[in-house]
Amino acid sequence: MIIGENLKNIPWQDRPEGCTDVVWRYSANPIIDRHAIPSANSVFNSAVVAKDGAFVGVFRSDDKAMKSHLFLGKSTDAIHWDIEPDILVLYDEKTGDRVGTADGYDPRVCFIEDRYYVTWCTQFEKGKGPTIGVAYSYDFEKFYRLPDAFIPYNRNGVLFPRKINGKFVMFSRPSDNGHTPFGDVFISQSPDMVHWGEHHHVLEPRDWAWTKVGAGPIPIEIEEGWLMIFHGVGQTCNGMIYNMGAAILDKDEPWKVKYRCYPYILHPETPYECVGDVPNVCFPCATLHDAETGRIAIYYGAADTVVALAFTQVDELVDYIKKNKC
Ligand code: BMA
Repeated sequence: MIIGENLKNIPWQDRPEGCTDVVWRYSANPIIDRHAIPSANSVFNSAVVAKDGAFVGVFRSDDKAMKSHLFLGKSTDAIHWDIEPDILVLYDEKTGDRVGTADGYDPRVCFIEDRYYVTWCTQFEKGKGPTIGVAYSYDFEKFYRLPDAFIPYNRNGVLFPRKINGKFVMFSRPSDNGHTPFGDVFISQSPDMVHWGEHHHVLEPRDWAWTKVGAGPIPIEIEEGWLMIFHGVGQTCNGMIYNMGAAILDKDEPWKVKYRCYPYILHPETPYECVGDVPNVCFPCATLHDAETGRIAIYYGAADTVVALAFTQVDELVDYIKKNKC
């Protein structure tokens, strides 16, 4: 069902006995502690990819002055991560000059054709508010910064893993300069990763995610389209609550939603999801998946404090979405 690489060595645990949920948690969660590097107040909302038989990632860490930065990391099993203590440095692709450090949050990593792209929430020039930063690397060592994709305010820029109809495609969520009590997912297209246009609407807030929705991991190509895992936010008398949701999008026109799952697929309910700097947050930013077995490992930030891991099986998730579509 998954169209993609066979990755036998991704993390996996069978569904625990007695569990009937479509997504289940890794028993040794969280996998990355809040103090994983010396400067860290927290490490969460981070993205991982497979590379050369092992794994690499870009990690969000907020420091002890509560500023967000991105850091590189590597792992042989995708569970135990060695995160560099220094902030990721970005270079100018034309001059090769250092242009600064990768400051900001919520990175996603996407391999397309010949290189790894990182998208993240950065500050637009002159501190004019959040937008989507874009950088790329051929080797996951030296990263070159491209122009920001959009004007402010925008968050959750998530690329598709291949061009569609000859164009790069990116989800994003226009927002405000604060904690944004609204938000839909849109799609934009680009011939060159610099000029973005031909925008379409994808997903609106509704049901348990009535406050806002935002793209999560890089969408997974399956036979019948794109499997999208997203975060959806509702509100209680005590604040926002970030659940995980799922949908299947049309393969050639991914702004067309074929099925949207009515229930959430993961909800904050363990201590590490409910207690932390921001309680009640499950915020998915990446998956690793194996085409042969259909196994999917989902990486998510828990309570804006630590990184956790959950699992699902593609056929079961697709069936679940279809049976529970809204
Ligand atoms: C968003 C971002 C995320 C965070 C979420 C919940 O606006 O800051 O990084 O996980 O809020 O606090």
